[in-house]
Amino acid sequence: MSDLRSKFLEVYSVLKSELLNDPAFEFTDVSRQWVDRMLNYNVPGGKLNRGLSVIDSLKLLKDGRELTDDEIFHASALGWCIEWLQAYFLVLDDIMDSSHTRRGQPCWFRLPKIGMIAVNDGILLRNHIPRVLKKHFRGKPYYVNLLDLFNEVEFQTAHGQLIDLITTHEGEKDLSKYSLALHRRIVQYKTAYYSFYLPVACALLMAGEDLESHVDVKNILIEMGTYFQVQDDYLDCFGDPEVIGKVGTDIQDFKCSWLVVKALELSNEEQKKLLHTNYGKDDQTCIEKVKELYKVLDIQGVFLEYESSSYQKLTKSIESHSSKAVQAVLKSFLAKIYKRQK
Ligand code: GPP
Ligand code: MG
Ligand code: MG
Ligand code: MG
Repeated sequence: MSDLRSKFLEVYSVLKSELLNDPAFEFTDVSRQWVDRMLNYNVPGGKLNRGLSVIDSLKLLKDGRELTDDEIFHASALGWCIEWLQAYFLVLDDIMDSSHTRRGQPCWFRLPKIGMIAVNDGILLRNHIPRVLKKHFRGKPYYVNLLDLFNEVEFQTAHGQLIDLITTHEGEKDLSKYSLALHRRIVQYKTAYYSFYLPVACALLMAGEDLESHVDVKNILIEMGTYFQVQDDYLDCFGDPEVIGKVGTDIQDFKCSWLVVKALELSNEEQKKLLHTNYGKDDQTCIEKVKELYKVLDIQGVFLEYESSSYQKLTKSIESHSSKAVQAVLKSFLAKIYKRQK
């Protein structure tokens, strides 16, 4: 394990232990054990890309100089706040999407004796973030901006999730309402802000930058986040569940996925009818029919083309940025996700 990753993981233990000994609540042994287990199950088991990106980005913003131990600790703590936010979203998203597996294990709410307590666990995860920020960032000049940033990004994500969820009602009435424009709107809000903009924005604040003067960086990150969610939609159907750690549910959930939008664009009348009849049904035969049509339409090929053209476009916008340090931050982010299999 790389040195940075192991330092990052050490910070998880520190933050968890502080939360489990928070004097604002009189824990019993049982409630402390619950939170301990809930955190271990839901927070550290992912790729940790979002969290680690805060440290990577800060380092690049400081022109590649070695960070001090204090900077590493604080960048890690912010990275973990993003991982906590992600855990909170995923615990609740899996309930909303009726998913079964996540990160190679059953979704938290599927475990015996968890069920809808998972909703409250999601709320706890969300509440841990301001506690970490208060403990470690209260004295920093950028504290208020940090709180504001996390609040704004959560607001955007929850609204993206809202359109993701209510769009299916539109689709049930008329599948042809699913369009690239609608898809773009959903994924920018539900994924791009918290997954891409937030880590870099945290690093910018730590580096003493003001976020208003980095709208161009934000726009590139939102584009990158859109590409990332198109990959997520693709992997939901074509990814290897062993590798991505989850079994897709987008077809039966009637999701406005990039794949169905593309399929609608490319279908003739008969194929459209097949989609209208089989999309959004929790029935293995219907799901297979949709997947078969995706094969006939070569949606995989269409995705591969989209992937390389997105990569080229993103690289071009990154290279037109005036700061070499910012270019390095964005390029390193893009390199982490290009052609990802999980
Ligand atoms: C990913 O969508 C979006 C989120 C995890 C944001 C959830 C936001 C909330 C306010 C709960 P997805 O359902 O495609 O992700 P996955 O494929 O990982 O389930
Ligand atoms: Mg989901
Ligand atoms: Mg979802
Ligand atoms: Mg998905």
